[in-house]
Amino acid sequence: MYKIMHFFIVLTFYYIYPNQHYPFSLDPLGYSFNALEPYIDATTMEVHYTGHHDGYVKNLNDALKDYPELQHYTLGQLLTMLDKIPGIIRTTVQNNAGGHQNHTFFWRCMTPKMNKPSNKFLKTIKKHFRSFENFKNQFNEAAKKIFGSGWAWLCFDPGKNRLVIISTSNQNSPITDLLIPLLGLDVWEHAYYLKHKNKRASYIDAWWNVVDWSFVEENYIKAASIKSKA
Ligand code: MN3
Repeated sequence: MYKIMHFFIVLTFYYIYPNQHYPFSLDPLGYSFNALEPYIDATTMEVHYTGHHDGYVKNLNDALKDYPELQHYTLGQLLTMLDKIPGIIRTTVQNNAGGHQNHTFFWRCMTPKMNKPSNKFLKTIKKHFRSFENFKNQFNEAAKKIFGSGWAWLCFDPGKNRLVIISTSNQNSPITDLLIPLLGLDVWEHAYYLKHKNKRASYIDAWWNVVDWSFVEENYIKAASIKSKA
């Protein structure tokens, strides 16, 4: 059962990001650094993308350069087989493959073209969380209470066939726990400190304005359809 589930999650991930192999590289951002102003400021976006995210990519490639046997794996495969990565590079791969996956995903979760969840997807959210407000409150709570650096997520749990809100520490990815991310929020201080200083809650409030609900729904449709074939 675990192996079948594992296979389908990796397949889902591969379907969402088909081109991610060693040597890994930064995808184009898809909008300009200032496109999410005033909610996310241009300086934060530039430092986050060209500094932090690029750093994870470089560190991941460095870690894998002497391991040709690992170089044909996708990010999704690396993140779901951490126990098979040699101990000497395992933590580096976990942190930097996670950092690369999480940030690639995060940029796609945001858009300058403001939009709302479709009625169809709202129904799905209400089915799992009673109301949209309740969903948002639960997500906000998960994001606010992360101690130190980490991420808040809305995921599809293919084992339970339902939506779940979780948080991960550092750059850990939900994929490692066999959960398929639909929406992710970076709450590392580097994501908000320049504009919001220590006020994480004000960053979270601002961020909701730039969520790309069409991307979230697309992820849900992919995850749920692959699950239904499993
Ligand atoms: Mn970050």
